[in-house]
Amino acid sequence: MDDATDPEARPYGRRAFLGLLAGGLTAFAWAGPASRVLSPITSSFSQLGANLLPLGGWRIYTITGVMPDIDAARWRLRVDGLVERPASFSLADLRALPRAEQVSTFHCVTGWTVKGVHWSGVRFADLLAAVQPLSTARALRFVSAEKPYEDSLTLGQALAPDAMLAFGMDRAPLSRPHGAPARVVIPQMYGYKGVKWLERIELVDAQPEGYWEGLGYDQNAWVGHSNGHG
Ligand SMILES: Nc1nc2c(c(=O)[nH]1)N[C@H]1C(S)=C(S)[C@@H](COP(=O)(O)O)O[C@H]1N2
Ligand SMILES: [Mo]
Repeated sequence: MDDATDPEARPYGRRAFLGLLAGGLTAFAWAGPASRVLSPITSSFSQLGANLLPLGGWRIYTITGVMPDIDAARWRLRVDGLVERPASFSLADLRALPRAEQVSTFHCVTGWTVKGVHWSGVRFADLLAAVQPLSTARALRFVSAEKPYEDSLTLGQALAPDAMLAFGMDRAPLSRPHGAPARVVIPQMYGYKGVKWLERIELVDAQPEGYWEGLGYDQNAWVGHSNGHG
């Protein structure tokens, strides 16, 4: 690997960031799954630990160390920007849209993958039909309740047959660590495109830079073809 493709060589890459965390938290992180489950999530220490702990092959990531705790009953997903009819969707509103389901592999740019993940939710095409994007709209900006995490997809990418807004995972409601009430899923791209704890989708005319893209990762995060890995 050359410097452009080796995540270890990137001074501000995710691996360097996680390395910093791991240095201080290794003992806690590997104390075992029970300690994770029993730790009060209000402890900032356990929240940092959550960046490192495996959960069925998954690593649970936050950039702040604090997982947003969203009341699903009160949560609304705002879809606005370059649309005819800006709207706020409750979970019930989203469940009333045509239901999408798929099984796909999840890839993080740092090298771990989880096979056979069952997702349920809605396709972006069905969500966008409800708000009617203007002809000037070119991209979707996904904003997390975890500030300042965000990312984006072009309209074409969001309309990929296996891209979706997911509110179910492995046949259960999406859990808080995985981004409840809803997150973005696009299996053909690395996981950092999959914004968790989604609160807003803004239709824009040009793709803004996402959180990890601001730290040097590719905007087009195609698995196997982007700069973080592979
Ligand atoms: N809000 C938010 N979304 C996020 C992240 C994050 O730190 N914060 N990390 C991303 C990265 S790099 C990956 S690989 C996946 C990990 O998903 P998981 O935490 O459900 O395993 O979430 C993505 N979405
Ligand atoms: Mo990732």
